[in-house]
Amino acid sequence: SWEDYQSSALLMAIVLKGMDAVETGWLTDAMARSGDRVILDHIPGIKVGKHSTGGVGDKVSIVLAPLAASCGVVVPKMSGRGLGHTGGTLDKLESIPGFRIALSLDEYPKILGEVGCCLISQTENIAPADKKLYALRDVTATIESLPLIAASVMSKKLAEGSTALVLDVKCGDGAFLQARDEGKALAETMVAIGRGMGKKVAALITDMDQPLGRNSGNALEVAESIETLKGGGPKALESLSIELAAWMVQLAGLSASLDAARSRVREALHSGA
Ligand code: IUR
Repeated sequence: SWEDYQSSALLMAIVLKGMDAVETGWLTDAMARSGDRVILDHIPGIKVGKHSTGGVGDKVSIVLAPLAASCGVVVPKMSGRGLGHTGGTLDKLESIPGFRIALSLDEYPKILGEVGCCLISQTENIAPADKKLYALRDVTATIESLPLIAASVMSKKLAEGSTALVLDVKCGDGAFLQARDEGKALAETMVAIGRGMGKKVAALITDMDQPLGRNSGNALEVAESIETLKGGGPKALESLSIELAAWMVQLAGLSASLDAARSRVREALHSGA
């Protein structure tokens, strides 16, 4: 057990000095093993998760989970709160009156099996070491560190039970990492960690020089997501959702090529499926 002031000093040391790939792998593994690991093996189908490093107006998960599920992918999605200036999917979903994000680990697989996707909060005991470090990073100016971001994202994804994972690495003025080469390095680090742990992983580096879509703010973003699922959303949000969903379909082995996956996803969106 570490005191907050010692953990904060460690975080700042990592921000200033960095960590190599081996150190980052150790930190990720220790964080993933700090709590429960969800087992979804009894649910039929390939489970493909998605994670974004965060941006302004990034409501993609709300569109993507049902979109990929409508194409046969099983989408387990444990989402997080806002971090720094970026919003969190949970905060957005909670703007729907009565929406319950805190499902139990009994309810979660049941809904996933029935519906094909389920968005919930990370349960108390998923990567609790990340929860503690994430909260400290938020208030100690230690968010913008490539190894800390990689370890944070991957520790949760490894504990969440998916077989494959699509990562949306945001780069630009509104992202935590502005430069494209930093985004690329982060993507490569996360892909290497995931593959090293036996998962199929793909990462897309996407633009965050401007907010995604037209709306920013929890309830407005939910409304825009629903509009997008009905086929009337802003083009930037629609095309990113289609691209990420296509990669999920492809990683799930449900399509012969990425192009075929894109067509399948587009059709699902435009047919209303
Ligand atoms: N999302 C995470 O889960 N962790 C991080 O460190 C960042 C985004 I930045």
